[in-house]
Amino acid sequence: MTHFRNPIIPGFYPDPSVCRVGEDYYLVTSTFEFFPGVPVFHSRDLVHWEQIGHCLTRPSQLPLKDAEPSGGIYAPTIRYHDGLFYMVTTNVTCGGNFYVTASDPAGEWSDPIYVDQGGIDPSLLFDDDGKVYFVSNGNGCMSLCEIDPKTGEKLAPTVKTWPGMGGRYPEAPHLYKINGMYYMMIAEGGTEYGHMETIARSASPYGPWEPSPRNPILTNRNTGMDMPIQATGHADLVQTPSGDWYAVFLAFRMSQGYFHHLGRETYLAPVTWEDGFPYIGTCPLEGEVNLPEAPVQQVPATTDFSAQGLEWVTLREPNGDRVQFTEKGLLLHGMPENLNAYNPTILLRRQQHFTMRCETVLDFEPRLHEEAGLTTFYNLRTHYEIYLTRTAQGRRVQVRRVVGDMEMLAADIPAPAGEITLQITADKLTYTFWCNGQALCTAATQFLSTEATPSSFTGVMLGLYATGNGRRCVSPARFDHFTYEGQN
Ligand code: 6LW
Repeated sequence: MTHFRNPIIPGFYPDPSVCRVGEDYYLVTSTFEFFPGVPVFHSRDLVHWEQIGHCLTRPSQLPLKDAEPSGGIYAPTIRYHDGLFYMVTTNVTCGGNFYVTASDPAGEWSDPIYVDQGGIDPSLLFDDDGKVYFVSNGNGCMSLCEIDPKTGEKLAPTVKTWPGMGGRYPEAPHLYKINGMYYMMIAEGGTEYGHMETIARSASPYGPWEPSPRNPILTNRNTGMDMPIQATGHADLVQTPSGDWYAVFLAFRMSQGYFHHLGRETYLAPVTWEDGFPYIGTCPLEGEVNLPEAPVQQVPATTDFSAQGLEWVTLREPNGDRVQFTEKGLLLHGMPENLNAYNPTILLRRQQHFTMRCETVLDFEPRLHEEAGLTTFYNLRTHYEIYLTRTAQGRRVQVRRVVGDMEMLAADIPAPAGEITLQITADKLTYTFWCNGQALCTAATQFLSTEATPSSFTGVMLGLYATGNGRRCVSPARFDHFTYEGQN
């Protein structure tokens, strides 16, 4: 037995999908405008997950140049068939629905194979008669066609199939064949507080569908607001070799009131079967998995940046020469673009815990208006940062808060000479910004929340960045190391 506490993968890791190969489990999540895209995690107990790679590591797989915040890569599905892994998803900015394949899930994955069917949240079913079904949502209904998995070509026109139970935004379909019956499991109610999972079964993938009498089979929409986990849904099922069923799904944790800023995270729950339908109920805070415990290598708290760990990503495009991992630390070459632009020089990882501390030592000689520092970054419209810069007053350390159309300078002090230590600490409600052990100011987490950032699906990332604010920086900023310590 392995004990688990939810979330099993904290921080901005939404839309989880899982598959099993022998005794190994693989899980992927959505990544929107971040590059590389779609992390791949491995586990042997469904509780301890270690990232082993990304599915989308090349610009040819992941064109994101014009991706709006929360555009780009939506919900993925991972499946395994006949020696090959398939990851199918949507690039809502460019190209639509596609899949990539790999024999080793750590990568490299193939170039995209596009499928000419609209909607989002695609999924695949490899049927036992050799047929392969491609299902996605669109226009309030699930759509389905048969494809040739080698080419992505449709073998028959797309047809509409199960519409769900009437909740808004029916989406995230997964089609399964279990004991000879087809099951269509979907999310409904929107990815906010009304989120839920529903299911129907049929003798044919085309229907007619018989909904579960217990729908929704997973939801926290009727729990009180004192339940810290809300918005459960967007689930995927997996069966262990001994026959037990589990679901992974997304949910989020509120900081206060209706605000959440860490993004939608990955959760786990046991699944029971009643009268031929799976049932989950509400999300447990903790539980047991009937598998032997298999701990994994933790991401080290401190990186010296001699190499890029898998937890680090950039925005939209690989940063190329602008971001260099060296024996002396991370070198960031600031470009004219700043944090309000699509392509700043930035390296990011997720904030995964309400209570956390992150720290770096910065070595930088800014010219006028150049800056480099540490940011709590939600997206280009919403971010806080502490940075070293040069103004008419000389070399300064400042804290800036950008929230929608509001921008404020929250702190401004003469910079200490030489290398400086920048630190951000957080609890549920507040970030505190520190320079060389001195607290400069605080800032509320609530304005970096999904609720304060319209039409967004992401969560707070911690970033190291440099910018010339309109010009290229004359010299790079050097970050000696980065430490992240979190506690949930
Ligand atoms: C995901 C879809 C959704 O593809 O948000 O609100 C999208 N619903 O299921 C991004 O996570």
